[in-house]
Amino acid sequence: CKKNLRVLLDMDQVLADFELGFFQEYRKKYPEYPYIEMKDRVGFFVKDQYEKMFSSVPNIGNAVANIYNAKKFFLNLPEIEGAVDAAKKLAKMEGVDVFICTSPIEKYKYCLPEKYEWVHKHLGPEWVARIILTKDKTMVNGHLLIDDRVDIIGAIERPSWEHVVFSANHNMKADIGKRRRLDNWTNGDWKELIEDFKMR
Ligand code: T3P
Repeated sequence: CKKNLRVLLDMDQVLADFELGFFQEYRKKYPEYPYIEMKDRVGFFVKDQYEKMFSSVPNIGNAVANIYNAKKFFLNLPEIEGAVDAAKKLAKMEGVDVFICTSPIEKYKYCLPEKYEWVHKHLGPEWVARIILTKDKTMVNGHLLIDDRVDIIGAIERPSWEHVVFSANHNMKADIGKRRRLDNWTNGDWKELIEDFKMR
């Protein structure tokens, strides 16, 4: 029986920069619309905060959704700094199995294939087999889930994985209880995190 540490990496805001991609496209497509600076983003869903902050602007929610529902949005997302390099190093570590665990958006038409293409393009063809697409991450078995979303809930009340919160502007003020954080892929903290989990 294999005793490898199974690490689940979320995709948006852990590997691919959804928030930056959104901000840039939104400003480009709707320069006349009000916007929220990236540092002021609060809460997981962009649309929720825009609709709340700019409730007097008609159709602002649709404008927001048009950005991430568009063809090539997910494909063209920039990398989170250091993520691809760290993921590759992580996958090469002895005793570690890495998977990408990501949820599609409601309008899945472009999002689904483009998530695959993004992984192929940025990480390589062998990574495509590591993709787990699901709306319910609690159903996925693993030891560690690195994810920026604070409220990961689903059918399983006590998932097998421990959730480590990957820092993002939108979650900096959130109450994460006893959970650990990983702030970035660039300062080397992720190596310590993995070593800690391997020793359990
Ligand atoms: P992931 O599971 O890789 O983090 O909701 C579906 C996916 O799109 C999910 O991907 C998160 C991402 N997403 C955001 O990050 N912010 C949003 O406002 C929306 C609608 C989706």
